[in-house]
Amino acid sequence: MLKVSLAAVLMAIVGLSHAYAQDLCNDAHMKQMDQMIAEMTDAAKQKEATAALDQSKAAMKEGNTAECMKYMDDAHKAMGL
Ligand SMILES: [Cu+2]
Repeated sequence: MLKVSLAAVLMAIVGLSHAYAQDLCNDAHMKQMDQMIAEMTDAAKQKEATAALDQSKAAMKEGNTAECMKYMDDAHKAMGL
């Protein structure tokens, strides 16, 4: 159990670092983003982050990493990151 939560914390740190930008357009990080957005308390910002993440996911499906990162960045900003 402790191992699992430690791994989650490490993933969050890696996931939020822009130095690892190219590693953010994947299902694991999208799942993490969904979770983090679900925990947001500002409804307006949450809506903004969700919309940006949806576009990011769509770009990821098309294999467009540049677009994916652009919208991911928007989502991060809406999340206050
Ligand atoms: Cu992200």
